[in-house]
Amino acid sequence: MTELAAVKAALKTQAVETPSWAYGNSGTRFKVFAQPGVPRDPFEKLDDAAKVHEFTGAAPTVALHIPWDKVEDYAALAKHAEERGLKLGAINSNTFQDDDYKLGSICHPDAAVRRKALDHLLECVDIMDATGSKDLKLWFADGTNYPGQDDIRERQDRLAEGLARVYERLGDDQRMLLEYKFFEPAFYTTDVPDWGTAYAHCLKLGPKAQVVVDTGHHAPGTNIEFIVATLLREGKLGAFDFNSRFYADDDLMVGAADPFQLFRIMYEVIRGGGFSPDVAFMLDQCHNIEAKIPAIIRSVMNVQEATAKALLVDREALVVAQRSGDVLAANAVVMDAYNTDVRPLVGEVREELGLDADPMAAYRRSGWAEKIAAERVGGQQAGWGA
Ligand code: PSV
Ligand code: MN
Ligand code: MN
Repeated sequence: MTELAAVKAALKTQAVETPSWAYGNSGTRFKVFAQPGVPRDPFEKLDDAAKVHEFTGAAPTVALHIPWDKVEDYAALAKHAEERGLKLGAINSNTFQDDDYKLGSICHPDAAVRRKALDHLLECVDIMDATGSKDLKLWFADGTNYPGQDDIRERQDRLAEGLARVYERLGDDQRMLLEYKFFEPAFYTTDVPDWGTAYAHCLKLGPKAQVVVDTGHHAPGTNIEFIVATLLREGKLGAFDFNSRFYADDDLMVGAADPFQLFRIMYEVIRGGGFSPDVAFMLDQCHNIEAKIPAIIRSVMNVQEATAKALLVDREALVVAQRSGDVLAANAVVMDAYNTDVRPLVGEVREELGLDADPMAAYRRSGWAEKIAAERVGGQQAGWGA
């Protein structure tokens, strides 16, 4: 295979999971701006996700968030997805939007609240059984706001205990993915603030526990690609939540704020063998002011373009430059790949798959936006940023 053919072949295997909540209305704590045609229920979210997949060919799974996507019959939801060429992806738990969780969920000082949170997590695994989802994604808003508020060591013990109960419940082909975030909503301590804490818990739990890297969950200046390289070396990178940030957890379109960082991350993914079904490339975004479906299409394209550039890095030339200590030559190899305009290449890949080279234009022409705006009244709020 020529080098370019290998790049194309790799791109054809890439799948990006889109989040159900990105299709719903969202906003900040200041205002949620409703958009025309937004889905009224989880079934309609899947209808929109099917459009993203139809025009990109690269978004075959959709992550659910429970209870935002609560339905009577999860098997029916999975069937609805399948009929549209989709599968249901990760089940995201929600232990942060109930009054009982003011002081935390599975780290809460009161055992009754911990039990309630645990029951929700176990229910999420029941839902995975019904939907055929393989991954349970756990993000905990748990933490404290003031020194002395709670015993931070004991909170780690409670966390370990709760996670162990969930781990025991997982089926053989199911995983739990533990997501970290350095602050917010807790402002003094967060119980899973960083990759090290997530890694330590996952290591103790076993092979079915893996770490999620949400690109927006780090302090400014953090070298995320180093974290990615480290987790891959340890066999503990389970998934990404891709998005962009200018300030904190902005949840903007991936590749919008810092496409160079996304390229560097994708390079480490490829370098570390993470371009495999074991690492899930998920989006975790909210489209507060831009049209949602095209924003998600654009996000998938941004991931593909960063991946194409990372695949184009001349690894042999890089090794020669690195081993001979030629700093400038090594950097030039990386920058040459990054500065390549890969849009024609990715367009060719799409055409070879029978798709339009330009998914944004194809979506615009499809008339879907006009159709849903006319037919759907009273769209659902994503649940986040309300
Ligand atoms: C938390 O900030 C987070 O990134 C988690 O992944 C949640 O599940 C997601 O946002 C949606 O609220
Ligand atoms: Mn996330
Ligand atoms: Mn987040």
